[in-house]
Amino acid sequence: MKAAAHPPNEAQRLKRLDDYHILDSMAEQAYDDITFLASQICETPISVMTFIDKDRQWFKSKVGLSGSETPRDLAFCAHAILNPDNVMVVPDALEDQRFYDNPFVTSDPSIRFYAGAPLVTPDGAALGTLCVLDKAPRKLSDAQLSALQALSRQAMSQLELRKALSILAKDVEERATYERRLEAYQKKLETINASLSEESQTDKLTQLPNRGSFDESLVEEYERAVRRRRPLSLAMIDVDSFKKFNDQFGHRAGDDALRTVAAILSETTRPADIAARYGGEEFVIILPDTTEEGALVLAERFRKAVQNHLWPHRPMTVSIGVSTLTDARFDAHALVHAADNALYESKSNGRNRATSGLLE
Ligand code: GH3
Ligand code: MG
Ligand code: MG
Repeated sequence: MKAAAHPPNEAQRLKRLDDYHILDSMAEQAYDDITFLASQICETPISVMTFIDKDRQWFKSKVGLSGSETPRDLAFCAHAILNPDNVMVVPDALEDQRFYDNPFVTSDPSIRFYAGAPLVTPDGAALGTLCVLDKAPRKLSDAQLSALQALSRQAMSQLELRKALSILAKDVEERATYERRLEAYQKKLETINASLSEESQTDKLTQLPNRGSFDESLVEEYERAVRRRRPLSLAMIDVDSFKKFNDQFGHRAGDDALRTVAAILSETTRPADIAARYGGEEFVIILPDTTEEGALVLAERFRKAVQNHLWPHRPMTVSIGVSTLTDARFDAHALVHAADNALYESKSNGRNRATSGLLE
């Protein structure tokens, strides 16, 4: 008996074999169909699709044979892969120096005939064979030999397909992972954006909406009021003699006072009202759906709340100017202007009061 030498490209061959992930895989119909056809066409009781691993030959599919692998040294196919382009035919194993004393010949399954068509990769590595075997010496016709070779090419196509599918599945999985990651980043970014936008709309000292936010809200509420033909009022508020307060009790105390004014403002207004810090010691309230009368009631309530608060240093008061939109001929700017003028009037008339002004 003569064990086959290793092909010159053995390392590359084993690497290719590994790439297909075929060794020790489950039985598959596509491969079983090929061995079935091989034994039918070649009229042999045995047909095997075998891959030559480092030290063994492993059967992917078989007809008429038991077991799943044999040592490489005993494999007929280990000889067949040395000649990738040809079908190796052994008409009678007993007459062949390489096989006459092979245990598969001398005892079970008593092989006498062998024909193996190598399974060759596109880059020329012979991974194994599609072979047919018989227990009696015999021959194959040229047509049968060609068919065996054609079937071995079909087996290779199956292997290629299998590899392409597994690469595709990996790509799809990778893509899904990237998409999941991207989605998570996007969500994070949205949260950051939302908190940034909230920050940029909020006055740091009082936590009320700031001037920019007020400007946006006023445009929205103005448009809504015009669209729905509902009244819209505005109250401009200015802390009285605040400069003196600052000068007397310090800027820190001034800040505390402004925070308290803002807190009273939030307590006094209704949920639909939008109170904001207009700038410095000035505040503003947008009063949707509110008539001049209603706006004055709210302004008075707030003015009294400030006056009645127990201030730590000295009593604090505010002056208020109110304006009301009743006619779509006027724009939002006119509303602010009128409230400003009314506020000026409150100051001129002695402070700590609310006045309503006409739009012009
Ligand atoms: P009037 O009754 O006429 O409104 O007099 P006033 O002193 O309140 O008005 P004035 O415009 O002369 O002064 C406003 C003061 O408000 C001056 C400024 O230092 C103070 N001020 C503005 N913003 C802040 C702030 O954020 N913190 C503090 N502590 N003071 C502020
Ligand atoms: Mg002022
Ligand atoms: Mg003031």
